[in-house]
Amino acid sequence: MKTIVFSAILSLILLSAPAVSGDAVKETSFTVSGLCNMCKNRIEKAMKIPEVKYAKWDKKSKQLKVAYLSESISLDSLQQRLAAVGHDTEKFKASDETYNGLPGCCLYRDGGSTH
Ligand SMILES: [Cu+2]
Repeated sequence: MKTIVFSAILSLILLSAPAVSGDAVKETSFTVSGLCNMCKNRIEKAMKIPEVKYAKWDKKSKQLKVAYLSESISLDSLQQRLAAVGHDTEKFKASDETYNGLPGCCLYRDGGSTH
């Protein structure tokens, strides 16, 4: 069901974006560490760039689903953006300094707090 909704949203986005028809929209998902809704907002906000057409992070599965312009931006740079705001990804880790600057409820390392 979720996949159907996602595909429907994606098709709408694709249809409404003729200006980027030369660039392939790639859909993927990867793990992003986080705990709460503040993390969700931070993660999704970091993906609010023109190259990303869709981004949704699931608190339970820690999966970030993205649709992005694969010729304009790499998956690595997307993950680097997330690490830059304090969220570890499969490939990039946030710096300790950035991580320690997160609100207490967002400190997901060491098992995280119990919500
Ligand atoms: Cu949080």
